[in-house]
Amino acid sequence: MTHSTSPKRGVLDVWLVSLMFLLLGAGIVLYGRRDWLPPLASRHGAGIDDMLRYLLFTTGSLLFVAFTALSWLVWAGGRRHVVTQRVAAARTEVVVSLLLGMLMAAVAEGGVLAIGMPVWKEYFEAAAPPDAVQIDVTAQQFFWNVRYPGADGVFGRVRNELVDEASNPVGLDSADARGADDIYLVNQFIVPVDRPVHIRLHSKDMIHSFFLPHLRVKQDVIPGMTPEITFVPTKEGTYELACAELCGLGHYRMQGIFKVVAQRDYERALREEASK
Ligand SMILES: [Cu+2]
Repeated sequence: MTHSTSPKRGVLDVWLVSLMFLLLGAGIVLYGRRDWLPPLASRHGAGIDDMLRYLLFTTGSLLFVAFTALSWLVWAGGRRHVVTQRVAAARTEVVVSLLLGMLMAAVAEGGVLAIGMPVWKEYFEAAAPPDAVQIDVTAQQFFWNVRYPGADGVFGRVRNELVDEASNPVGLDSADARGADDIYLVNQFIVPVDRPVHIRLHSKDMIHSFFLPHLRVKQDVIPGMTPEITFVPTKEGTYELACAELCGLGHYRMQGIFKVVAQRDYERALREEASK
């Protein structure tokens, strides 16, 4: 028994399937066009946003072209009455695949490098700018130890053997005079707007990730390494700090408050903390 449909029905099927692919491609691209990111609050973050938009634009265009081509192939192929096998020559296949692959790599990697390198330079610049606010952060299950160097601008010494989870989580050495004015906070940051912030990160136990979505800052904190990052907050506000690396059962409560305020409010807040 042969399976057959009426020619009219066949044409309708072809139209519908073809239209479905076209709409699917257009629909995904239209949906992806919306703004996904939280409001931007840092200088280098503009470059990160450009990079994300560039990748969304290029991959979105590719997706649209692919779905449109698929739609066209269904439409054109479905109207044929005789179906034959057509195979490209092996050489053509290799050449076309290579060229397309190289083109895509150049567009993706080239664009990301061109937009991303200046961001990388600012973000990971090894030496902090002279006017930077210095903060030393030690992540641990499940909170953030935050240290400011105080009036002398120098962090006091820490020693592992002095660590006491209840009274001295980072092992501050009271014998070091430079540490006497250090300010120690938990899960709280305050920084002035429009000034570079230089953060040095440590982890006591496992991988955490220092994540400030609004400031486009995300840095893994790995035991044994001391990553340093620099960024410039550009908008006053109270932002959420989250740990972006599943670090244990209490991971969800590893949240901090990151306040960006005017310079004089920053100075006053630090003075208040120092006098405590
Ligand atoms: Cu964590």
